[in-house]
Amino acid sequence: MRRLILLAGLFSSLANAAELLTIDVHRDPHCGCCKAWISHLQDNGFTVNDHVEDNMSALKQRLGVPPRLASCHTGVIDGKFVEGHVPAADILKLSRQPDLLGAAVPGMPTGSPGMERGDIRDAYQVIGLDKQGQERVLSDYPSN
Ligand SMILES: [Cu+2]
Repeated sequence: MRRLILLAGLFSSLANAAELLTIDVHRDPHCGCCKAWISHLQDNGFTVNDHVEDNMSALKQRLGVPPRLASCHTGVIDGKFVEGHVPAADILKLSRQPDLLGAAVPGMPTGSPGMERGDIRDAYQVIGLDKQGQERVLSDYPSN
């Protein structure tokens, strides 16, 4: 009996972990770097539900992504947006900060996940957006 209860507990925590790592990704049908970012997430243990969209700008507006933070694809995890080439580690950071509406890597910086080009890396930041519309830097990646 005791063993059964332990097993039930184990299974429910595994289920919760999987749920945390499931992300919906919306992208344009012709976006190659979006697919490369999806591979980065899968390599880091995420389950990705891939959605091909005709109108990304309407979708971004609906999800509350400010135009200044916009990039190519838009992910949604646990009700929060993940805009652009955000590294997997920063998605976990986002999920631990309940006051944030989402996180973004604006534009498409070379060297961010899915934007690899040899060893070249531009400096870029991961920006968090809170419910008051304030931005804060979640991570700072230097150039090389
Ligand atoms: Cu891109």
